[in-house]
Parts: sequence; C-alpha cells; structure tokens
Amino acid sequence: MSVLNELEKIKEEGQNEISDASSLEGLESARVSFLGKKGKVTTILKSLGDLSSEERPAIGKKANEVRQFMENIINKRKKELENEVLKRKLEEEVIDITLPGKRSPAGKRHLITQIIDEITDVFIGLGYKVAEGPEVETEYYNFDALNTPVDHPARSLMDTLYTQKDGVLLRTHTSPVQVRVMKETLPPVYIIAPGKAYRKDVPDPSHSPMFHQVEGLAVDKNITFGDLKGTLEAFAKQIFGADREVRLRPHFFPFTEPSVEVDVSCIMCNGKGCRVCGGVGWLEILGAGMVDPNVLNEVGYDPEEVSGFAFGMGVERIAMLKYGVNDIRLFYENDLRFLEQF
Ligand code: 2U9
Repeated sequence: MSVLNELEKIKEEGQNEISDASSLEGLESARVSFLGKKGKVTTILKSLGDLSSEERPAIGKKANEVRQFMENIINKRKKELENEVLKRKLEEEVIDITLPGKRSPAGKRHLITQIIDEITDVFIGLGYKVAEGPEVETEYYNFDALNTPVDHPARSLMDTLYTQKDGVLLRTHTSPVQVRVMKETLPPVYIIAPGKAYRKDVPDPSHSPMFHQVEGLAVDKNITFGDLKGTLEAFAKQIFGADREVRLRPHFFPFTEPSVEVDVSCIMCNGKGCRVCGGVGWLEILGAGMVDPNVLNEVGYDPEEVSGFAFGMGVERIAMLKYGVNDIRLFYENDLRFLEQF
C-alpha cells in the first residue's frame, strides 16, 4: 500500500475513533495513538526524511493535511464532550433555592454580663466611670485599707481564699479597686467597680465561691447621706421598675459609717407580701453607707474636706430577684436550656 493510501486509511480510522470517543479520557487516548510522539501520523511525519525528493512533497503535504484535519476534529469533539460533562454536572447538582436555609444558632451575652451592663448603664447615666483592678489582691488593699481589723472574721481562713504567698489572696469584694483609684487620683471620684469576687463558700442554692459584684463610690465636697439615698432610689427604679420603693435598714460594715442594708418593695406583690418576698413585702438588694473617715485618711484624702458614700451589690442576687432564679449554681452550669431564656 502506498504511503498516500495509508494516510487516507489513517485519516478514516482516526475520524471514526474520534467521533466514537464517548469520554474525554477516550478521546485523549485516540489523540495519543494518532498524534502522540509514537502516533501513526507522527511516525509518518518523522519518516519524511527517508523518502526520495520526488515522493516527499506530495506525501508531506498529505501528512500535514491529515494532522491538521485530525487536530481540528479532536478539538471539536473535545468541546462537545466538555459540554456534555458540564451539562451532566449541572443536572446532577441542582440546588433547590426554594428550600429553607440552615439557621446558624446566634449566641448571646450571659445573663450575668447582661445585668452588669444594665447596672453599668444606669451609673454611666449618672456620670460615673467604670474602674477595674486585679482579682489576685493583697491583704492590704482587700482588708487593711478598708478599715477591716486583723481579727475580723471575714479575714479568716474559713472565709477568704489565700494564695500560697503570704499576704496575697483572691479579692473577697471589688472594694480594693476603689482604694487603688483613690490612691491614684484626687477627688472628686465617681466610679463603679464591676467584676468577680471570691469567697471560701461551699456551693449551695445561694452561695458560689466565685460571684460578681458591682460596687460604687462617690467622693466629693459635701456628699451627704441624702445623695446616697437618691442615687440608690434612681438605681432601684431603673433596674426593678419605676414604681419601686426603697427602704434603708441600719447595718454594719467596717468600711462605711453609718452603714445600711437596702431593700426594694417586692417586684411580685408590690409590698403586700407573697412567696417571692417571704411575706415581708421587701427584697434586700444591696449594702451601702458613708465612707468611713479611716478609709479616706488611708488613701490620703482629708475627711474634713471631702465625704463620700459607697455601695455594693451581688450581681447574681440582682439577677435572681429580677428573673425569679432560685439557684445561683444555674449561672455556672452552662446548660443552654437555662441560659437561652434570657
Ligand atoms: C471603699 C469604701 C467603701 C462598698 C460596700 C457594701 C456596702 C456591701 C455587699 C453586698 C452583697 C457585698 O456582694 S455582697 O456580698 N457589699 O454591702 N459594699 S458598702 O463599700 C466601700 C467600697 C470601697 C473604698
């Protein structure tokens, strides 16, 4: 068979194989067998040099035509097969855009954080600044500077969590923050100190070894007990409702004199007496008093020049009263069914 006939046969053969190729892989192996390095057309093209100068032009021309022809039909078939693959993929991967989407669960602030923010907002509104300080404190800032005698029961190993290091403890209240601020700045001082406090308590429905406090301090010229009462009334009404009444009962704290405990009229029964307030009509919400002159002296303030009031509240207690939660431990168990309610 002449080379020209052979080329014609290769052309027909190639045409069939290429149009029969049903996949991109099949088409590629057809291309290799005709146009690859050792392919049928390539082999003839490579052997052109062995031909006589009479034969070479016609055979060379034909061989190049066949190569060109095959390249064209391979590219055409390739596009067809690629379109088929795409079409199949589009059919298989249909997305029903009418189906409802998957909602990702939205988180929220912990109830204790919400209450701290709410209380903070009330005092920001009254012109107070927020102050923070270390949770690991010294006995000096936590007790001594706050007029708490060495033999006071709160300082005992029973009630306070001491570290291995002498004179270093986990703060039992956020009051040391106010002591630090007063030592660093001159009056007037209007601050609140929100944060964690620690006490050596065994957990039960109303005790937790770690809890949160918001304490407040106002020191200025001519601060009176009346200012304290007005401030606490404004606070109680904003947190517990506009028709709340506030009642002060005498109490004792080492760092304030006089000292009081503060009640609001029961949020359930408005003072009539019910299950929430144990029949008395009042709920205890915080402690407060006029800053003891000994504390003012200790931080370098002159009690003859300035006076102040201070108050302290347990955030968990406020949250429990406001939402009727009956066990403080619920705040720390991280059961989403509980936390999600707020
Ligand atoms: C300075 C001076 C005085 C902060 C105060 C209370 C009264 C109080 C308790 C409430 C419930 C703590 O969380 S609790 O157990 N606190 O009753 N705290 S006066 O007095 C201060 C603070 C700082 C320099």
